[in-house]
Parts: sequence; C-alpha cells; structure tokens
Amino acid sequence: MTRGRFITLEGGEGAGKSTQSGLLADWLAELSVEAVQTREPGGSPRAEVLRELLLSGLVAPFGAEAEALFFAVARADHMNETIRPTLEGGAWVICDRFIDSTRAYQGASGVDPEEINRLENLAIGADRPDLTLILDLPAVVGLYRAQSRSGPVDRFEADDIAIQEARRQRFLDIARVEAERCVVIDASGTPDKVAKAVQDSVRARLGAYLPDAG
Ligand code: Z5A
Repeated sequence: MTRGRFITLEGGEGAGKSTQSGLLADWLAELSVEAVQTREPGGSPRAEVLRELLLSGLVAPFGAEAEALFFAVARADHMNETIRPTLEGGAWVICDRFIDSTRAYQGASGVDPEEINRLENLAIGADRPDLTLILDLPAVVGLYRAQSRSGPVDRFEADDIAIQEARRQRFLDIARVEAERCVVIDASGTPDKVAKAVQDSVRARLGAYLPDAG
C-alpha cells in the first residue's frame, strides 16, 4: 500500500487554516483521495487534554520553554496515535498547525532555535510533512478575522500585534529556507480564491500522487 501524503497548514491567527483544511479535504474527496483532518495542539485524545492546558494559559506562567515542552509532548502523542497510523494506512493527513508553529510562536517568545530543533526531533523523529502551506496575511487582518468570530480569546491570540507580526516573519523565513517543503499562499483573497491557490500548490508538489495526475 502507498503511504499517504502529509500536508500541514501554517500561519498566524485568522489566516484561514481551518477553513482551508476543510476545503482541501472536500477537494481531495472529489478526487477520491481519502484524507483525515487533524490539528495541533491536539489531534489525539491525550494531546487534546494538553491543548486545554496550553490554550487556557495554565502553562504560560512556567515560561516559554515549558510551553515548547508541552507542545512537543502533545505532538509526539499526536504523531504516534493519529498521523503515522493514518499515513501508513494509505490515507492523507491534513494538519492545521504543526512543527512550524512551534518554530514561529515559541521562537518569537525567545526559545533557543537549537532547543526547538532538539524537541522537534524528539517528538517526531525523522518524519516531516511532504508539503507545508503557509497562509500569509498581515497580522492585523488575521486578528480582525479571528476576533470577529464569537468565543473566548485564547492565550496566544491575546499577544500584541508586534509579536504576531514577528511570528509572521518567522513563517516566511522558514518558507525561504525550506522551499522544497513549503509554499507561501497569499491568504488575503476570498476563501475560494485561496482554496484555488492551495489546490494549485498541491497539484504542483504532490500531483504524482493524485489519481487524476495522468
Ligand atoms: N501554537 C503554538 O504556540 N505552538 C505550536 O506548536 C502550536 C500552536 C501547534 C492554537 O490555536 C494556538 O496554539 C495558536 C498558536 C499556538 N495561537 N492562537 N491563537 P487555535 O487552534 O485555537 O487557533 P489558530 O490555529 O490560531 O486558528 P484560528 O485563529 O482559529 O484561525 P484559522 O484557522 O487560521 O482561521 P479560520 O478559523 O479558518 O478563519 C478565521 C475567521 O476568518 C472565520 O470567521 C472564517 O470564516 C474567516 N475567514 C477564513 N478565511 C477567510 C477569507 N479568505 N476571507 C475572509 N474571512 C475568512
């Protein structure tokens, strides 16, 4: 059986990751590609418990390194319980946030990039996404979108605009350094326009694995 492909969606708050994750899953289903949608932090029962701790702000007083550790523990479980078994079963995985969120968020909070790298290797070993779509949007627009929704503001949404913009720059830096894995998508258009750009990138990078490729 062919191993499934692993796609991650990254970007700042309100960039449209959840929206695009759903639209990508629908498009893949139309092509008869089985895809499982998942998210971080979370994506497995134990990691969802850690999600509650992280987003409520309960871990924040322990410092940015402690938050990086919690994200890594959650990621290891998510990888073992959900992502690897799904890929090995032949389905694709679409994951809303993954390793680049730790690099961008905990990196912008001052955690040493070498420590982040070590935690990344500890959590997921040699596995990396086949494709990472970085939805790029000015931080102020993303925050406006995120805050237009009802519901509580989480621990990371509450950070000021300067740190949100610093995270955006980190995502763009990752895309430049790892251009073979990452594609930057302009997320400022309508959901349909962004979805078309997502589909074009998936075709360009992973077309050989799509049933209608020939
Ligand atoms: N975090 C971290 O620090 N380190 C890590 O390693 C990981 C995560 C894995 C998870 O929060 C938090 O954890 C996150 C980073 C941190 N920080 N925050 N906040 P989350 O999972 O609850 O939330 P999120 O990942 O930031 O996603 P989000 O704010 O829910 O946004 P989104 O998924 O990118 O966007 P959306 O839900 O698809 O859309 C937001 C709104 O905009 C919604 O009303 C849509 O209808 C609308 N929308 C979507 N697309 C468009 C377009 N194209 N135009 C106009 N409006 C749109």
